[in-house]
Amino acid sequence: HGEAADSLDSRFTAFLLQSQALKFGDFTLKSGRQSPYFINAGAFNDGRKIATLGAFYAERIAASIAAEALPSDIDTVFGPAYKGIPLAVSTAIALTSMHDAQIGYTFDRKEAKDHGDGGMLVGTQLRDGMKVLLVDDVMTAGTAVREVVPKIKAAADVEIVGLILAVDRMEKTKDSDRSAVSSVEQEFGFPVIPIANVREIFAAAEQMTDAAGQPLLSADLAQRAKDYLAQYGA
Ligand code: OMP
Repeated sequence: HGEAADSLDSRFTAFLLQSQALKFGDFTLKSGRQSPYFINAGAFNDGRKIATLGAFYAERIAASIAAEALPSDIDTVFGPAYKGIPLAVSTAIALTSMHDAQIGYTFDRKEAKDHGDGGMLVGTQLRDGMKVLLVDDVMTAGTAVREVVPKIKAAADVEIVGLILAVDRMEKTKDSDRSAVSSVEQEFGFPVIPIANVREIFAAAEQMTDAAGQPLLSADLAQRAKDYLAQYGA
C-alpha cells in the first residue's frame, strides 16, 4: 500500500471518520474482547455513503485483479445476510460502472422460504464451476466467514476466489499468535484482502486534522488503540 496522502488507506480512513463508521468508546466484540474502537458498517446508511463504499471495494478488487491476487473472470459477488447484502450490491454496481465488468451479486436468506422460488440464495444463482468473490465488513476472529463458506459450498461446486473486507482488525486468534486473516486464508485456501487494516487506519487518522488544525484522533484515543493492539494484535 502506498504512503501518499491520497493512498487508498488514507482516503478510506477519511471516509470512515466522516461517516462516523469508526467509533471510539468501550465495545464488547462478538469474540468477547473489550475494544476501545469499533467499525460499524451500519453507518453507511444512505445512497451516497453506500455508493462510495461500493466504489472502495471495487477499487481494491480492481487493484487485486491487476496484481493477480484475484482472477479477472469473477462471476458473482457474494455478501452474507444481512450486512453483506448492501456490500455485494453496491460492489457489483461499482464494478460494472467503473470497471466495465460484467458481474452478478448473490446473497443468502437467513430464514428458509417454502413458497415462490423456494431458493436459499437471492440474486445470481450459483452453478458448478462459478468463481465467487465474498465480501464482508470486518474480520476479528473469522467467525462470520466460517459460517457462510459451507452454505455456499452446499449450493453448488463453486470456486471461492477470495474475500474482500472493509477492515481487517489484525487480531490474533484465541489460541495462537497468528492473525485471524491468515488462519482463514490457510484454512480455506483463498486470499483475504481488506481495503485497509486497523494499523493503516490509525496511522492515517493520526495525520489528519480538522478545519481548525486540531488532530482528528486525540493522543489518548491513539494510545488506547495501540494498547489494545499490543495485547490482541497479530
Ligand atoms: P468475526 O466474525 O469474529 O470475524 O467478527 C467480525 C464481525 O463482528 C463483523 O462482521 C461484525 O458483525 C462484528 N464487528 C464489527 O462490525 N466491527 C468491529 O469493529 C468488530 C466486530 C466484532 O464484533 O468483532
